[in-house]
Amino acid sequence: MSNMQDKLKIFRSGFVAIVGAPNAGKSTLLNQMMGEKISITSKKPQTTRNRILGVVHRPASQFIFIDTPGIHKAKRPLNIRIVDAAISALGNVDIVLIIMDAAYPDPESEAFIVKKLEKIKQPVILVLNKIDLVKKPDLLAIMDKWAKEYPFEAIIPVSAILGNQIDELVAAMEPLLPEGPPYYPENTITDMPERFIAAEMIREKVFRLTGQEIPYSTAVTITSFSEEKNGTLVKINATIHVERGSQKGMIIGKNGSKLKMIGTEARKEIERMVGAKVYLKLFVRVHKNWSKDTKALRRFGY
Ligand SMILES: Nc1nc2c(ncn2[C@@H]2O[C@H](COP(=O)(O)OP(=O)(O)OP(=O)(O)O)[C@@H](O)[C@H]2O)c(=O)[nH]1
Ligand SMILES: [Mg+2]
Repeated sequence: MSNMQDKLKIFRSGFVAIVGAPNAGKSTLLNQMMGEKISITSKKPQTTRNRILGVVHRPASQFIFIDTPGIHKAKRPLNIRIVDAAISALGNVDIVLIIMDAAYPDPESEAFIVKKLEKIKQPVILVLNKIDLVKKPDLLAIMDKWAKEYPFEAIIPVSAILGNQIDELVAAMEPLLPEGPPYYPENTITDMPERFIAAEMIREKVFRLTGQEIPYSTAVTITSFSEEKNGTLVKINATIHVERGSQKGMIIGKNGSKLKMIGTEARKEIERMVGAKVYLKLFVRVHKNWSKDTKALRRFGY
């Protein structure tokens, strides 16, 4: 390309909040747009607890996506803090993506979120997710309903898990980004340290491998994270905190089988992320009612 054309090329960059009801597929969508996994997912609602930042680099633009916890009418202290964090992500972004599960709508949370959008000046795109599970006429009916409810910039049906219509979604967002230089250098994909993502990957396995209420009573902290042998080996010690003694037993499982499964699956995923061999050692600790304890919440990063 000639210098002249170089100068005429417009670069766009900006922040996009990904919000929606719990379990709508926000984190799956982020991972799909990134082309790699940085945000954990599970079929249980309220998997994401922190703001997760992911940078997507394109030839003429840079997107900084902010994946957020599912917004709902929270009651537990932990969830109230988490939902507040998600809502506050709406303030300082250039585009808002609201994700809805087209297969299993959550009318109460959806109405609550759309109500929050009334105060927002930025363009809002409605993403109807999980179209792989929906019949066309049902999808059209949902699109029609929402088109009448709110002046969305666009309504785009996708399947985040299959990667269908993701390019169309990104193409629709690009012209809405403000002109300006990139915020992050080309090799940056997130602002979160590897040790945080490692803790999240362990938490994901707890979400996926343990029953009903256990995941909601757990937090994961990394007690040590060290690179050895010129970075070809990473040694990690992590603690899974639970609220009661009985939960400790369920995490450990018969003869330690459950904990072993959690450890093996998490280790494989962490190895993919760090590109090195990983020794992962897990501990389980009871921290009575940590999710109601302000000091513990802060210590665990919430
Ligand atoms: N069939 C189908 N399932 C999907 C799709 N997108 C996400 N899922 C599934 O939906 C569940 C929730 O996905 P997540 O990405 O964790 O949802 P989330 O909105 O981030 O959830 P929270 O963080 O808990 O608010 C997971 O089991 C995903 O595999 C999709 O397009 N089709
Ligand atoms: Mg999530």
